[in-house]
Amino acid sequence: MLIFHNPQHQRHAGRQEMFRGRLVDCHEVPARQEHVFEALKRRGIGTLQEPGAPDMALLRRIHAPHYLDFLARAWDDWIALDPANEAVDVLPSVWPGKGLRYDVEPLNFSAQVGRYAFDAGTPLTAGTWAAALAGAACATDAARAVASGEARSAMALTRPPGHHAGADFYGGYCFLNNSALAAQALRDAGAARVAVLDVDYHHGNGTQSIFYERGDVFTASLHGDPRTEYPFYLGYADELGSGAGLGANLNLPLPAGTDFDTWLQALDEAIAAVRRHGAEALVVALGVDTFEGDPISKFKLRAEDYPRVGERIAGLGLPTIFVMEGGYAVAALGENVAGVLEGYLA
Ligand code: SP5
Ligand code: ZN
Repeated sequence: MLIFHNPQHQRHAGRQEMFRGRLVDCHEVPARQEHVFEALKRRGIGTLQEPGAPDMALLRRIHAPHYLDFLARAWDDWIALDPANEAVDVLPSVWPGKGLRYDVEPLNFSAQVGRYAFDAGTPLTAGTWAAALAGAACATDAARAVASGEARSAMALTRPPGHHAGADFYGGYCFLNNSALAAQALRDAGAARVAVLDVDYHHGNGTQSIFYERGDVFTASLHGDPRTEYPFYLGYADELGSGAGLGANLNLPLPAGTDFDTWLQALDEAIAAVRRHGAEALVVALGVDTFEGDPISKFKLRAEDYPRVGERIAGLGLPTIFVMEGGYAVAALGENVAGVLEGYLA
C-alpha cells in the first residue's frame, strides 16, 4: 500500500472554533496526522511517500473556480483588512441564509466568508490553502497510483479533512473534498463506475452533494443520525440522489450510542450496495471518530473493531483508496487507523 502523506499539513493549524457561543480549542489539530504517521512507520504499514504538485484542472472539475480563488486569497484579504488579524483566524459571523441572496459575490470580506462557510467551527488560517492543496495532491496521487496498477491500494494521509466540503462551500473542518477528488481521478483514469464509502461518524454532506446528480459515482455514508448529530441538515435515509444519480446515494443514519455489532450490519449493507452498483474502484472516506473515546462523537467502536472494518472492506475485492477524514481522540488515532489498514491488508 502506498501512503501519500501531506507534508504541508502543519501549516493548517486553527486556533479556536465556535461552540455554544464560546471560542474553544480546535479538535482538528496537527498532532492528528503525526500520530497516524508514527504508527504506520512503527508498524511498517505501507510505503510512505510525498505527493507531487496538485492538479488544478482536476480541482476545478470538483470545485467551483470562484470558490478556489476565494480560498487562495482569503488569508491575504483578511490581513489586508487589518495587520493585527494575524493573531486570529477567519471565522464567519454572517450567512446568506433564509430569504437572502447567495448568487451575488459581495465586496465585503466577512460577507464573502459567510457565502462560502456553512459553520463557525472551521477556522481558515494562514496556511490553510497550502495545506489543503497538498492534501488534494495526496488524494489525487493515491488514486492515480492505484488506477495505473502501480499499487492495489493506497492512502491519502492528510489533514484538513474533506468530506464536508462541497463544490463551493467549506465547513466541518473541511475545505477541499479529497475523497471526491480521488473518485474523479479514478473515473478519469478509466473506471466506468466508482464508489465512495464514507465511514466517518459524520455524514459526508459535501461528497453527497458533489455527486448527487451523477450515476457514475455511488456515494454511501453511515453516520450519526442528523436529527441529533452534525452536520444536521443532510444525511437522512430518504436522500437517494436525483436525475441520473437517482439510486446512487445511500444514507444509513444510526442513533447515538450505536455499538460495533449494529454499526457492522450497516457497513455490510453499504458494502452490498457498492457491489450492486458495479463499482470498479473504491474510495473509503476513513474517519475513525466512530471510536468510543472520541471527544465529539457518540458511537461505541473499540480499538479491536477496526481491523474487522478493514477486513470487510477488503472483501469487496476492489482497487481501494483510503482517504483520511475525521477522528479526534488524538492519542488513539494511530492505533485505530493502523488497525483498519492491517485488517484490510491481512
Ligand atoms: C471531518 C469531521 O469529522 N468533521 C466534524 C466536524 C464537527 N464539527 C462540530 C463539532 C462540535 C463540537 N462539539 C463538542 C462537543 C463536546 N462535548
Ligand atoms: Zn467526522
